[in-house]
Amino acid sequence: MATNKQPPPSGVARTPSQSNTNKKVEALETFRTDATNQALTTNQGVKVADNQNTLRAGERGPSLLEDFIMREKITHFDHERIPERIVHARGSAAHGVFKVYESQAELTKAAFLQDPLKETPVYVRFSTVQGSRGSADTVRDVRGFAVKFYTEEGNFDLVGNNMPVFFIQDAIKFPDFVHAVKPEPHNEMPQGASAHDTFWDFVSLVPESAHMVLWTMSDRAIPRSLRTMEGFGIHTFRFINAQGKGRFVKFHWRPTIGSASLLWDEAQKLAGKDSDFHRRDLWEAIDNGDYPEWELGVQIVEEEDEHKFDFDLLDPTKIIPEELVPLKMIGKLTLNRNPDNFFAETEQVAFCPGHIVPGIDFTNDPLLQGRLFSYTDTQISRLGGPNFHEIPINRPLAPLHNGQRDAMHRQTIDKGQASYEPNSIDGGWPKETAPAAAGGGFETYTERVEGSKIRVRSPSFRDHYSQATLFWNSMTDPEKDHIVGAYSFELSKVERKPIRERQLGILANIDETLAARVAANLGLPAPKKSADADELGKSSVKESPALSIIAKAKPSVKTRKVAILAARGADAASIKAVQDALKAEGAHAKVISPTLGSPAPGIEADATILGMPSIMFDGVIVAGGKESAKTLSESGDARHFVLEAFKHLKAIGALGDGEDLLAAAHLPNGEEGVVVGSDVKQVLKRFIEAMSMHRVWSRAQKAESVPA
Ligand code: HDE
Repeated sequence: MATNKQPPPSGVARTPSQSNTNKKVEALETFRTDATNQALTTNQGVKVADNQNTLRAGERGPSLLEDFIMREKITHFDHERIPERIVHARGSAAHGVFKVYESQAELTKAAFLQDPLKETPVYVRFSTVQGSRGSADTVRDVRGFAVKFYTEEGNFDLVGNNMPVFFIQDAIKFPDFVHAVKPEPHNEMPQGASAHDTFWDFVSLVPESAHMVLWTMSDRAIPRSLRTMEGFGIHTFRFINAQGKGRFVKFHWRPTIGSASLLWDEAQKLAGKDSDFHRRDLWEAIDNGDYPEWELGVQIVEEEDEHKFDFDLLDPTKIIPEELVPLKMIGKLTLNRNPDNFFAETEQVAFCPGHIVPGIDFTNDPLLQGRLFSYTDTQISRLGGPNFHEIPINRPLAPLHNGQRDAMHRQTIDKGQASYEPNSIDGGWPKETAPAAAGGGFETYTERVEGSKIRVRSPSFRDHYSQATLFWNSMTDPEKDHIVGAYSFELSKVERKPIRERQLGILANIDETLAARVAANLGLPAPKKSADADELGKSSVKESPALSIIAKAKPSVKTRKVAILAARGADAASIKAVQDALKAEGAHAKVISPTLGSPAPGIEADATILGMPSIMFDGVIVAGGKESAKTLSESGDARHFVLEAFKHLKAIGALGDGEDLLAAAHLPNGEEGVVVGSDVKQVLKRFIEAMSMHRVWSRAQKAESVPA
């Protein structure tokens, strides 16, 4: 394949790969450097003999301006920072591949969707939206899910989120929305949170946000892992096949290990105890060979069916319920390689919904249309000019040639005299591909449009509540409880009572019970639905199980993490048996002890109880052994560990004497998901069953009485 990748600077070796799948691409990535066995040099390639001392006049004398080595080093350091992203500043990313299951030629001519044998390299960046680059991972927020496909026809960026709708319908409102949700301008608080007056002021005044705000108050906003998130392109796009036939398409990502979320108490504690929780989880999963995978699903709507729905396909605050248009799974994304350098790759990667390839096209969704402008514009100041496409992580694998020249940081050295088209001097090259020459160029889908130049919102965008009601109705009881808890938490932090009251009015239009439950927690009267709420629109689908995480959870313990609590004198054989059994199921066990060292012969503690608290695990097993059980029972931290796991509805197992710790912690006896016994096999079997649903939901009410 032709490539525009630059040759490596001389003396530069490539970093060894962490996975074999991407070998071909890596061979092209000659810009990766490795300093092993290389001399320290200046940026001019001059070897540095002394990197410890500035050049000075005499041992105790002043430093000399002449010291080009010190000056170069400090000057570069002084300019190390670039502006962080205005939104989605906190992110982490990984390399991988995408493969289509079978040719989608019927739907699209996009080359990367034709051949099931072809692997298209991807770079995927997940992010939070509100917080700054250093904010915590587990905050309540929407997550970005941005995928860059390096296809043979150029880069295609699917810049989506982990929720299928958005807060606003028109791009012109984005700066208002972002200013409202960001830390408040007078005191820059709060960081990584929407629980503050300006956010709720805005959304309570803008009812089109009702549906998305409900999603952000749901478990979707506190994912267990980036690997357990669904992803959505949100907008309706178009597929175009080789015959020129167009169809509407919505894109979905579905994690193959299923979806799961944190509990709010866990999320808050994790933000303090491991603010890199998601980033670390993604990194370790890839390092362990637990490659995260998502299936790409599409919902296809024929052009002639555009107006058949009770919502507008162009309205980004609406989903197409799967009951109306089922998902067709067309391929798989696998993340199999961690980046080598956070700044060079994850920070400098530049996504843009306008990066599109032949066979895919936009629609007139007014939010999407605005995004097509915004992303390139923002990169120009964030990445210092219009040549950001030359930064290695952004370079397409497809060759690129055009008359664009110069500007800051230009890297390409264009040969030839003509930087214009048409030209006769360079033989007319490079030439456009239609109508005569090679073909395969991007051609915009022909769509008839007609209208007056007006600033209006289409009446078909007016229904702000019925799909929010659909979402609420589709939740299981625990999910409804979490939503009530989230609105109550957030609104209790709002200082201005009229804002709280106004938001309750919006909730009543979604569902009066929801509004009444939140109102009770806020000490306010429960409002009634407004008279005209139902006139704005109705959803023909009343319930959609696909919207619930719990309803569609698949039992599995794959990649889940289990703490084995053990102190000195623990029973080594049973610890080994637990480790082996969990490994066989694809789960991971860590031995957690009051101190580091060896709690049992041949067993090393992986971490301390305080270093890796229960919130970092999906389940806990207390090891057997009299002395170990005694030490743990006398430890407040160990008792807290199991109590907290109980509160967070996690599977708990105790082997032999390990049961003493549960008794010392006054854990309610005979509870679901609490398994005790001396038969390791039996205990493990029941423990794994309990953990496979991620949480023991039936325990929720009991757990409330356990202190946080
Ligand atoms: Fe973005 N968005 N956005 N956005 N967005 C940015 O681009 C913007 C929207 C999304 O990992 C910025 O490079 C406007 C919807 C992701 O690097 C900026 C509007 C969706 C990311 C921008 C939206 C997204 C961004 C900031 C309303 C889901 C992170 C830095 C019209 C479909 C990508 C940057 C990454 C980033 C603008 C709305 C997703 C400012 C104007 C809807 C995942 O250009």
